[in-house]
Amino acid sequence: MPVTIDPTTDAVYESNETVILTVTSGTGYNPGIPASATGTINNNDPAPTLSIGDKIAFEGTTGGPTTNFVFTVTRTGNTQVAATVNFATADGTTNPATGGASCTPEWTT
Ligand SMILES: [Ca+2]
Ligand SMILES: [Ca+2]
Repeated sequence: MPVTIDPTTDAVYESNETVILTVTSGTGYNPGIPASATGTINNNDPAPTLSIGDKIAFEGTTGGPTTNFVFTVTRTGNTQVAATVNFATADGTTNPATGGASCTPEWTT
């Protein structure tokens, strides 16, 4: 006899999930071996993407305050999976920054 379990459709990137169906004791039969089966629900949604836009700002004045470049990273897509985001800096290709690209990204949420 078919026993149907309908997984809920979603649009969230997540780990695969499992469900266990077990035949329990009743009248007129005994649970067999195995009496349990595992169904695996494979996630079919893609991992979210992170994108970043260009930034233009004025340089500071000698002896005066500097202006941080605050880039906005945008996540597209829902997720239930924790992510560790890595960043890298490099000299630009057009008129590379004379101070080098030794800046350290700071992450705030
Ligand atoms: Ca889905
Ligand atoms: Ca999903």
